[in-house]
Amino acid sequence: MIDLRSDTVTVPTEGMRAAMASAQVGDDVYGEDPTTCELEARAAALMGMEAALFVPSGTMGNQIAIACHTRPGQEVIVEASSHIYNVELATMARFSGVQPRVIPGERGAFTAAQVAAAIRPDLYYLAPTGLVCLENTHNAAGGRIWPLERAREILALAHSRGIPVHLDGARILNAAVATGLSPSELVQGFDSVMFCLSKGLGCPVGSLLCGSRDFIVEARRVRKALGGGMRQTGILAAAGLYALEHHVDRLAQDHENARLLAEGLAGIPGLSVWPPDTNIVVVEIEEGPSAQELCARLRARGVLCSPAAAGTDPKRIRMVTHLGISREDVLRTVDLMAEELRGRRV
Ligand code: TLP
Repeated sequence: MIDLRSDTVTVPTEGMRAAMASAQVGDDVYGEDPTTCELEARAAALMGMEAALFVPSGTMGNQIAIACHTRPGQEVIVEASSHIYNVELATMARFSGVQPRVIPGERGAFTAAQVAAAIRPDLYYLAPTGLVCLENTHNAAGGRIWPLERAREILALAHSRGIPVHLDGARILNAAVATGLSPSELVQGFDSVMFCLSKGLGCPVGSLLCGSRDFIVEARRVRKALGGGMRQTGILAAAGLYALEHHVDRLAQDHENARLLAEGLAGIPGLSVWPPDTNIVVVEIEEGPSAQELCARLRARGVLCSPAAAGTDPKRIRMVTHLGISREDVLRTVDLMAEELRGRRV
C-alpha cells in the first residue's frame, strides 16, 4: 500500500528502534528519566525557549497550553480551519472552560487587523480574550507556512494588549526546512509552541510543549491532571532524540515529493491542486466522483488517501508525503489517479 493519509502513519526506522532499545530510563513522573530530560532540554534549545515538556500527543500539548494560558470564561482566538478548533473535540471548552472566537483566514492565515477587531473590549458583559492561537504549518490549508511578518504583527498586537500567543507547531520543522529559517526564528516571540515527533519525524509517539520555565512547571501539573504523567518514557524520548538528529533534514525529500505529486496531479484533467509549501497536497475534484468515492477507488488499487478536512468538503482530498513514501510511489499514484479519472484500468 502507498499510504498518503497522513505523516502520522510513519513507523520507526531500524536506527530509531535500536536507539529505543538501548535507552536509559527512569520514572519520569519523579523527573528521573534521563533520556526524557535530555529530549526536553534539546527541544527547548531548538525552539529558543527556556523549558519543554514531553507529552503523549499534539492534542494534549495544545490543550495543556490553552489550560495554562487562560482561565474559565475567557475566549481564545482561533482560525476557522485550524486543528485546535476543528479536530480536537471541543476540548478547550471541556477542559479549560473557554470558548473559541473564530476568525476566517485566507488559506489558514488571518491578519493583525482581524485579530484587533476580535479582541473583546473590557466590558463587564463580554468574555475577555485570553489567548490567540496560530498554526504553522497550517494543516487544512495544505501544509501552508504561516507568513512570518504577519505572525510578528499579531504577536506585537496581542502582547501590547497583554494577551499571550500559542503556536500549534505540529509541523514547525517542516516550515523550518522549507524556509531555511531556524525553528527558533520561526517561533520567536510566541509564549508557547507545541511540535510533534510522531508526524514527519517518524516517531511512534510524542510531542513537545515548549515555553518559559514557569509555564512548563504549570504545564507539568496539567499534564498529570489529564492523565498524561508517564513513567519510563525514555524509550519514547530516545526515538525523539534520534529523529531530531537524523530525520529533520530529510523532510526536504518529502517536500520535493509533494511538489512532484502536485505537479503530476495538476496535469490530470478534472483536478485542481493547491501548490504545496511543504508535505501536504490538497486536491480539488472539479469534475468527477466525490472525494469519498475517489479515495475508495484508489484504495482498491493500493493507494490510501483521505477526504480533506475530516470530510467537510466533499470534493477535496488530502495527500501527505513522509518518510515511508518514495519518488516511485508518487509517480505510481499520479498514474493510478489519471487512470481512475479516465474511468479505465490498465
Ligand atoms: N493531525 C492529524 C489529524 O488529527 C488530522 C493529521 O493526520 O494531520 N496540530 C496539527 C496541526 C495537527 O495536524 C495535528 C494532528 C495535531 C495538532 C494533533 O496531534 P495528535 O494527533 O498527536 O494529537
